Amino acid sequence: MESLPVSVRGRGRLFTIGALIATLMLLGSACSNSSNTPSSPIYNVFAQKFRFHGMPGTIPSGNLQINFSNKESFPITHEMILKAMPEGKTAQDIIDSAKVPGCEGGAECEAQYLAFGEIAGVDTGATLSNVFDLSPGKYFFACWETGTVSGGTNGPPHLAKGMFFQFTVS
Ligand SMILES: [Cu+2]
Repeated sequence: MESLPVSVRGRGRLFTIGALIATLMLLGSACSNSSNTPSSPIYNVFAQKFRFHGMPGTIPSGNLQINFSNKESFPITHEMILKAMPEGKTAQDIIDSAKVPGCEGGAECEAQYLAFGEIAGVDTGATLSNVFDLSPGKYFFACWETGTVSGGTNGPPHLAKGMFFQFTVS
């Protein structure tokens, strides 16, 4: 009679320890899952005043993650289209290519350049992420969205206003 509470307590403790071990095993497997993934650099890029901010001018090759935020003070959609910088072209050449009337609206203009992925359709206040795998070379981000500060939708592509950022993958 007197030993009953002891054994109940004992079982209770065993159960508690068992639950603790199960929890630790779960935590352990969660940890080992994340440590199995090679850690790739993360860049927090944001759009503000029709410019890209926060991306280094030179980054190492390989996998990378970009979190792209739209930090405008008015409602507008931006995008971060990642393209190869064509040999022999300057930043001004790329910006000017979006001023050609036939290119307004983006699609054809955009297709001129070799694509390496994108983060598109990012409204003011939002952040979207994507992963990229880049080999050494010269690249740029551009935005071909055509929204305006006053809420219109048929403005010039933002690239024509200078929404462009060039960087090197070494
Ligand atoms: Cu834009």
